[in-house]
Amino acid sequence: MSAKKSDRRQFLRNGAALVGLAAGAAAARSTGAQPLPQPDGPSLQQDLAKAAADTYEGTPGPAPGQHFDAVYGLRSRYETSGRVGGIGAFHHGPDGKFSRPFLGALTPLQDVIGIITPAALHYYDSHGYIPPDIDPKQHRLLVHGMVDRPMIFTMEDLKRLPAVTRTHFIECNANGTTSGHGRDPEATPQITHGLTSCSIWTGVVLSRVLEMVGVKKGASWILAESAEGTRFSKGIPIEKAMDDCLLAYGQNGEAVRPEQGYPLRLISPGYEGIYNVKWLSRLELADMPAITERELYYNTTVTEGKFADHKSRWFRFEVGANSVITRPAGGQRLDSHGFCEITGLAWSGAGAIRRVEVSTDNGQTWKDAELQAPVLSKSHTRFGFPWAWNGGETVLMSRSTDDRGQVQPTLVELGKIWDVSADYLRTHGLGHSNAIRPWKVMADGSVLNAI
Ligand SMILES: Nc1nc2c(c(=O)[nH]1)N[C@H]1C(S)=C(S)[C@@H](COP(=O)(O)O)O[C@H]1N2
Ligand SMILES: [Mo]
Repeated sequence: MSAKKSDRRQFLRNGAALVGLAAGAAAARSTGAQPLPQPDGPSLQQDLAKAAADTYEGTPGPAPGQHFDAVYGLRSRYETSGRVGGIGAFHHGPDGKFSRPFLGALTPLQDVIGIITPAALHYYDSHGYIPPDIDPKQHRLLVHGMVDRPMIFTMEDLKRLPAVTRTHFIECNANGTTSGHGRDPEATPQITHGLTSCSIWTGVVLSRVLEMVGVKKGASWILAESAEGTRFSKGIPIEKAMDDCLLAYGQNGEAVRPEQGYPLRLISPGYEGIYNVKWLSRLELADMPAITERELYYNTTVTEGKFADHKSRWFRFEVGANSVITRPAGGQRLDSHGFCEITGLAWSGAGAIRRVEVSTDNGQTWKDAELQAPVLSKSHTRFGFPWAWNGGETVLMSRSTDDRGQVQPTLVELGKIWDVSADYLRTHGLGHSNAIRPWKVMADGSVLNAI
């Protein structure tokens, strides 16, 4: 039989199966001479018919107004995964006196499927108040400073420019912490790594807008400022702005969410989250970095104590090569022995992920995991690794390498980078905490954070 013919027969068979399912039990019976799928026996045949009947005739839908929205859809009421409150309600200044409301919430990374974080579950880290309520018709972006032609853009002006769509993660410098809750044995990937999320961003490349205003010679930094009450701001070097920054108004196919900066945010791919200024309303070009609150103390890191050098790190940009196993992971339980794919996410501020290795024996041996397409630059990358749990205690780890050759460090190696001990990192939260995260599988199947 030619390949074509057999394809066609296969197609007919599948087609008939679909018809049977869609039309329910009666239709399935009445297909008579039609080639039905050949199941293992009559009982499966009956099961199939019953399933079809249940699915299409038996189960009532929700009553109008009950967990169903035809206009802007809701997820199934059986899906309950959500963000949880983040790093604290107040932040204090160095004098201990200054404080301000702080809103944060972490992405349930263990429940994310694939690489895109649903916008409703994107983590948020807001140093001001709740998201400002901005009317996009009233919103303006002012671009001024060391430019030939200062300009004011409306959202419509920006949307008329050629758009690009790019998949990028955002990660707070506080992510992956190995102290505080990041050390709890019960910590889930949401608690340890939920300060990163990945979206498909749509907008205008920043370099395009900078060409329009004409950057003056000598301009080397751009201060990006927000419309929110606190006028949150952060400076970026002009090289970065010209390279791959975006002025994004779209997120996963719809407008950027209020928590993420509606109607306009800066995307600085691969840089610390703080460089991705939300509710963006002003860009000022200058020949030196602005020294805002954030450069002064907020986002600096000073190591202190016995092993530390007391030096302040002011400007930190790219986040390092990182990864976390999201299943099986902290807070979960394996309910039976046997096959269980290990899966997780890897990312790097330097570019694309080139390799992820997994160890199922506490770091003694490492094997390559499979990277699942698409593998994109400065994006979450999904990896999978076939594994069978034999019921014994063991420790699972993942280690990523990016396309610049940077390898994700162990906690001890990370300490060397910061010039502190691993114990220091377990008691003080330092930024850029991309240490390999060990998850310990206990004999009863429960999985614990083993940092
Ligand atoms: N206007 C404004 N932009 C901001 C912030 C903020 O508080 N206000 N927080 C920054 C920080 S610290 C981070 S980690 C990211 C978080 O982005 P997200 O809330 O969309 O996840 O936004 C950055 N941009
Ligand atoms: Mo952040």
